[in-house]
Amino acid sequence: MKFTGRVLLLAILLQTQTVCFKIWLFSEKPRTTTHQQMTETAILDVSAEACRTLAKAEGRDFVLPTGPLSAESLAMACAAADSAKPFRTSINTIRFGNAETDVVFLLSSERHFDNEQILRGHERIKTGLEAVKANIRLKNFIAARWTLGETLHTLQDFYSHSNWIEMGKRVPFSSLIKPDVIIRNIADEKTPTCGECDGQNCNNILQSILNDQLLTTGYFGLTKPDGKCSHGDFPDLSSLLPPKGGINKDDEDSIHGGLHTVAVEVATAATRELLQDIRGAAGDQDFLRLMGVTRSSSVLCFVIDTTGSMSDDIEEVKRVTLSIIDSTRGTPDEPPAYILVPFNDPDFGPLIRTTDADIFKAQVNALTATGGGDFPEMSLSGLQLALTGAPPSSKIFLFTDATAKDDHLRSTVLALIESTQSVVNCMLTGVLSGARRRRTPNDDQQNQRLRFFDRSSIQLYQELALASGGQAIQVTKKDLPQATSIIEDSTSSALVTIFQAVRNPGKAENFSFIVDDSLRKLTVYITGSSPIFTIISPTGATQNNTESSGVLGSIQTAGNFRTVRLNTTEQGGVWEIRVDSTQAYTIKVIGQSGIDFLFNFVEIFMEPQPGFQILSGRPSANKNATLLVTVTGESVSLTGVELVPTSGAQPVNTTVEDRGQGDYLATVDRLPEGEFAVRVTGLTGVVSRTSHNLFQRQTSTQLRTSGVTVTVSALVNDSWGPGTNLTIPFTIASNATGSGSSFTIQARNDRGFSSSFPSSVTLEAGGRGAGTVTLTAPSDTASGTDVTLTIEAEAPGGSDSNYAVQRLTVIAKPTDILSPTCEVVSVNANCTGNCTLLSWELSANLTDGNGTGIARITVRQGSGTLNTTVVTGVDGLNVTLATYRASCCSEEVELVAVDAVGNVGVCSRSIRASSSTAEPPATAPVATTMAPTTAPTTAPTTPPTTAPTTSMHTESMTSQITAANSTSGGQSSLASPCSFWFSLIPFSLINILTH
Ligand SMILES: *[C@@H]1O[C@H](CO)[C@@H](O)[C@H](O)[C@H]1NC(C)=O
Ligand SMILES: [Ca+2]
Ligand SMILES: [Ca+2]
Ligand SMILES: [Ca+2]
Repeated sequence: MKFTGRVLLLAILLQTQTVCFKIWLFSEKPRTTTHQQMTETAILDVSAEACRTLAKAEGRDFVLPTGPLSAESLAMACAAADSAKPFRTSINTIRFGNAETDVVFLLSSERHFDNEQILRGHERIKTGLEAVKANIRLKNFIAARWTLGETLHTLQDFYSHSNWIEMGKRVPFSSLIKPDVIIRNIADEKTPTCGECDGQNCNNILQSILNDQLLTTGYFGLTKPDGKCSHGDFPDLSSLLPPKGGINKDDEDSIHGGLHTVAVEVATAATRELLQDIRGAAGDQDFLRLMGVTRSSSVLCFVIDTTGSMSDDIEEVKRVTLSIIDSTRGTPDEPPAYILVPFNDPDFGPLIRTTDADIFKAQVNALTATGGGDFPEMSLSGLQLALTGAPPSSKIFLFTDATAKDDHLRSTVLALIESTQSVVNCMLTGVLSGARRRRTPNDDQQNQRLRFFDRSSIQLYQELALASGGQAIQVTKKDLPQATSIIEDSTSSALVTIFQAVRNPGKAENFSFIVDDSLRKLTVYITGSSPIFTIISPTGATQNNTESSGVLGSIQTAGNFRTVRLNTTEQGGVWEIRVDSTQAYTIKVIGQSGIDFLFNFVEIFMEPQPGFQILSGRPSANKNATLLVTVTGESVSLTGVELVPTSGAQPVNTTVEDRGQGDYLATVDRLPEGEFAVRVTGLTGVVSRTSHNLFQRQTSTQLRTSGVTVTVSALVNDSWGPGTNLTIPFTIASNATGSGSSFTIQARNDRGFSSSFPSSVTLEAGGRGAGTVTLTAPSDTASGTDVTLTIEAEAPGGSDSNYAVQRLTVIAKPTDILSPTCEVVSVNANCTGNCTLLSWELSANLTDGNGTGIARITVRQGSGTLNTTVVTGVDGLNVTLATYRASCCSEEVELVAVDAVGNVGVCSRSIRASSSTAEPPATAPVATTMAPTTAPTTAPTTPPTTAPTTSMHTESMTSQITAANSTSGGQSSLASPCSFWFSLIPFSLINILTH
C-alpha cells in the first residue's frame, strides 16, 4: 500500500494499530533484534534439523557447521552447496512477507496483536498456518513463503505486544499455533490491566492481572478503554492518556525495552515451534524445498508447441530430456523438478510439474504433434502458464515454429518475466520470411500451405527472450540438436551471469568483463547473423570467430547462435570481446560459481514507522529508487552496484550501504528511463596475492522504468474459498498524464478463473484513479491453489504501462481440524546389557478417526525401523498398526503422523531408565516444558468424540502421562509414557494475500 499526501499520513498516524519488533533494514541498535533476524535464525535452526534427519534417512553423514549458521554453511552441510542462492531467495521472500505485514496490513490490529485482539490474532495465525500447509501440499512454495512470512510476523508480535513476558513466561505460548484450543483467561474489556507509569521499564501491569495470569495486549492509537495498557512510545498517543505509559518490547529503548532480549528469545523459540509444525506436516523433503534447500538449482521447464508440424522438434525434446535425465541422475546437477507446458491451438496446458524424472520422461514421451489449424499457435498462453507455475529465476525453453496467435499477451508475459526474473530461451525452427519451407512427409495437411515467420513475429520472440536475458535461437529443424546444448548448460547448478549486452542495431564495440577465481565452465553465447568477433584473455591470448578451436576454447555454431566454451585455466582477470557487426547481436557470459546476488526494488517508508515493501511492478523513471541487494557466497562483500542501460549508454552508479548478513541497500537519485540491467562488483573474500578476488555479476533480466504506478490496496476481505469471489481493489497513478486521461486496464490470471474489471480507469485530480478486480474461484478449486493475477494499466496511446502482480491462494474451509491420535499398545524392552547387542520394540495404534485419514507416518527421532499395516477397526474406521524396532542404543523414538490436510500428531517414547518424567521431544521442547504454566490460560475445545482416550493436548501433558502409563500397564517400568500431541490445525478459512 502506498501512502502519499499528508492527509493520508495523518490518518494513519491516528488510526494505525501497528508498530512491532523492528524491521531489519532499519535497526541501527546493536542490541535490538528484528523480525527478520528472528525469522532467519529459526529457519536456519529448523532447516538444519530437517537436513540432519534426511541425511540419516538417506544414509549420509550430517555435520552441523561450526559457528553461526548461514545459508551458505548450512547448504553445504545439507549436501546442497549450490543451493545457497535459492535458500537465500526463500529466506528473503519469507522476510519480505513478514515486513509486508507492517505496510499492507498496517491497519490490522489482529495481525499485530494490538488492542487485546488475542482471539483474532490466534485466528489469523491458524488461518496462515493452514494456508501454508495447503500451498505446500500442492507444491505452491512461493505462495507458501509469503504467507509464512506474514504469519510469523503476527506470531512474533505477540511476545512484544502482550504481557506474556511480564507474566514471567519464558517459553512460547503454544496454543497460538493450535487450532483446536480455545484461549481463555483473557482480560475482558471491562477489566483494567495497567497502572500509571512515567518513564521506562515500570512494572505497570496490574498485579491482579499477573496473579490471575490474565492475558492482555497494549492499545495503540488515539484512545483506549479505561484502565487499559497502551502500546507505548511515539506515535502511540493513547499512552499519554491515563493510565500513562505502555508495555511494548519492540526494541531495547522501548518503554518495556528491558525485556526486549527475553521477548526476542521467546519469539524466536515460538517461530521455531511453528516451523517445526510445518515441517511435520510437509515432511523433511518438502520442508527443505520450501526453504529452497534442494540438491540442485534449476528447474527444467519446457514449453512446447505440439501442433502438426512439430514432430522433429518434439523428437529433439525427447532426446534432450532423456540425455539430461540420464546424465544428471544422482548428481548435483539433477533438476529438482521438471515442468512441461504443451500448447496447441486453441488449447494450451495443462502445466505438468513433477519431481520424478521417470514421470517426466513418460510425459515427454507421450507428446505427439497434431492439430493446430492455421499457422499461428497459442505460444504466449503456454509461456504465461510456465512463468507463473515455475519458481522464480527458472530457465524456460520455448519450442515453436509458428507465430504467436495470442500476441495480446505480450505485455503480461513481459511483466511476468520482469517480476519472476526467469530466463526464456526461444528455440525457433520455423522458416524465415522469404524462404520456402520444404514439405516433409511428417507435415500434416494444414502444413501443406506455405508458412513462415515474418520479421515481426521473430521480433516478438526476440523481445521476450532478450527481456529475460535469454536467447532467441533460429535454427532449421535439422540443426536443432546443435543448439540444444544450451539446455544442457542450463542444468548446471549454480549458474551465474557475469556479463550481458544487447546491441540493436548492431555496431562495432569492445566489451570487457571481470572473471574471478571461483568461476568454472566459463561460456560465452553470441547470437546474431554472422557477427565478427575476437575474444582476448587477461594474458593477451586471442581467438576470433573463424577459429572453431583455438587457444582460448571451442566455438560451436547452430543457426544464429554461437557457443564459445573457454578453457578454464589461467582465466582470472579482465577479459575483452571485440565485436564488429551492423546487424543486431547479443552477448552473454555465464559460468558456475557459488557467488551470486539477488535484488529487489523496495519502497521505504519512514513514517509512521520505518518499514519497507517490495515493489511488484516497474520502478518509476527519473525518481529516486532503492534496491535491496543480497549477495550469496561465504565471506563475500559487495563494493559496487550499477544500473547498466540496455541502450549502451553509460552505467548509472548507486550509493551502496552495507546492512550486514549479506544485505546491501543501493540507492540512486534518478532512475534512468528505459531498460537496464543491474550489475554488481565485489570481493570474493579469498585473500591471496595471486588470486583474482574481484568479481562481477549481472542480472539476466532487463528491467524497465515506467511513469505509471499500479498498486493493489489491502484486500477488503482476505478470505477466498472455492466457489466464492475475491475483490481486489487497485489504484493507478501517473505523473506524466494529468487528470481526465483514460488508462486501459487488463487483469489476467494464470488459472483461467473468470474475472471482472473495468476496461479503463480515468484519472482524477492529482493523477490518481481506482478500480477493482473480482476473481471467481470455481467451486471445484483444490484448497491451496495459488493464482497469479497480473493487473496492467496502459497509458493513452500505449506510450507507457505498468503492472502489479498478486499471488493469491484459494483455501477451502477445512473439514478436519483434529490431528491423528496414537495409542501405545505395548513396549518390549529388555535392555540390560550391551546395548549394541539388544533391541526393543514398540507397537502403537494410530488413527485419524473419521477425519481425512493418516497420509504419512515417519520416524523423526530414533534410528530404528518402522513397519505399518492399515486395518479396519470395529467401528469401520481405519487404524494403522505401527511396529517400531530399534537397537537398545537408540533409546528414543518420535513418530510423526500427518493427516491429509496437514494436522500433525507426534507420538514419542523413551526407554531411558533414568528419566522419570517425559523427556521433552527435541523438536518441541517448548510445548512440553511449558505445559504446567499454560494450563490455566488455555483449554482444549470440546474433546472430539472420535478421539481415543489417550489423545491429549500438550497442555494436559501431566494427566496424559498418567493415562498413558495406565494404558501400558505391565510396561510401567518404562519411565516415559507416550507423550503426545501437538495438534496444529487448520481451521477456518481463507485466502492470504501475497505477491
Ligand atoms: C582470425 O584468426 C586467424 C588465426 O589466428 C587469422 O588467420 C585471421 O586473420 C583472423 N581473422 C580476423 C578477422 O582477425
Ligand atoms: Ca503449427
Ligand atoms: Ca493455429
Ligand atoms: Ca484429522
